[in-house]
Amino acid sequence: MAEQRAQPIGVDRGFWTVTLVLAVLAVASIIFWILFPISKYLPEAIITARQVDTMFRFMAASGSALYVFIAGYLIYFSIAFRAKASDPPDAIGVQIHDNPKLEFWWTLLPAIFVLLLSVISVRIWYEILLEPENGLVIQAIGHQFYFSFRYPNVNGEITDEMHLPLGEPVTLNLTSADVIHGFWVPAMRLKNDTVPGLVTTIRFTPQLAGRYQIICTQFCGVLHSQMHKQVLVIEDRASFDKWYQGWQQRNAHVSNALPAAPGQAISLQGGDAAAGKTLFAQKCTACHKLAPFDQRLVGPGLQGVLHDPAHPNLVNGKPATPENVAGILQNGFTGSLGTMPNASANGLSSQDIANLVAFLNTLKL
Ligand code: HEC
Ligand SMILES: [Cu+2]
Repeated sequence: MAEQRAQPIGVDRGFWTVTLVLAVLAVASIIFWILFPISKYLPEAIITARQVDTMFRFMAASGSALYVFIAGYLIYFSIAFRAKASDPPDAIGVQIHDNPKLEFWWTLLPAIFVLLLSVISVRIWYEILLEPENGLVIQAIGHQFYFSFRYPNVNGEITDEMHLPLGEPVTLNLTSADVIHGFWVPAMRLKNDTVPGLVTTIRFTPQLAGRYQIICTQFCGVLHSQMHKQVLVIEDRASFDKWYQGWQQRNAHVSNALPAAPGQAISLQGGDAAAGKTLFAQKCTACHKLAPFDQRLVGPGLQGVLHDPAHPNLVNGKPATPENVAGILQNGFTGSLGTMPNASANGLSSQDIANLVAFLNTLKL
């Protein structure tokens, strides 16, 4: 067997030239991330957004500097140590193992870096948690496929925009009525999942007026891709008060009652078709069209649900009567077309159900 001793590989002038070039590029990329005007592209809508951006700068700067060295050396070494034309076809490279000095440093340096990263993240997280608790307390609730908002002294839910006054601390309690959604406002840099049965809290203080997109970041069902259309409006106190009082009046008649529990008796007496129509536009049109049965969106068209001779039975096989429609609204139903959420998921009180049934009963094909 031929004794093959590894040739020590020396570094030559080329290596040091490449190192110098890469060092210059790495420093340039670090300076780029220090100077990059993030807020020009993504406004810093709340006070703690700046800290999160600082963290991002640190990670982007170290990431790009590392990338420059790793990619640069990869290219340089694959050229410098490529197989020569004179090498026999079955030649193998120099076999090296163990370099304690190198291994020491490539363990120590990343360990220090990761430690630094965690110290910085914990400090920023701490500052976010320290935001004042005594501000406006609001609930945001994830639904398929929108967020609803509850404000103190406003009945029911607000389902289009979320408004906040400038400069006043906010406590936002998040939960979900059906599946896991993610509540994300990129301009705030804050993001939290909304989980059914769990309330999580984020606190912040708006510092910049504007309209900011709210996005759901969890794949929550067929219309998840539509969950980016609502906005957070940050405005001065006077405009906020006007909006707030507008909702207090508009929702004055809306019931604050809790969703109808399964099995709870529901009286269809006194159902208000006009209120049902408003509610339908808020809570049902994401999944149902006012069109014949076979014109599906997510669920079937509902125009003729109670008055279509061609469809004497509901999807659950029961006759199309107001009581049986109320039963589907209360208990939900999962069949071959998918899942109709129950009253708790749709946030329907027993009065809401009576109103909806009264409305559906007015529809004719
Ligand atoms: C997340 C989507 C979704 C939402 C929101 C939703 N539905 Fe449904 N609905 C469905 C699906 C899917 C079905 C069919 C279930 C099956 O048969 O598999 C259905 C079935 C129904 C039926 C039975 C129709 C028939 O012909 O038998 C009625 C009535 C109904 N929904 C009313 C409503 C009302 C009123 C609302 C608003 C409060 C609403 N739905 C909200 C998805 C939804
Ligand atoms: Cu969602």
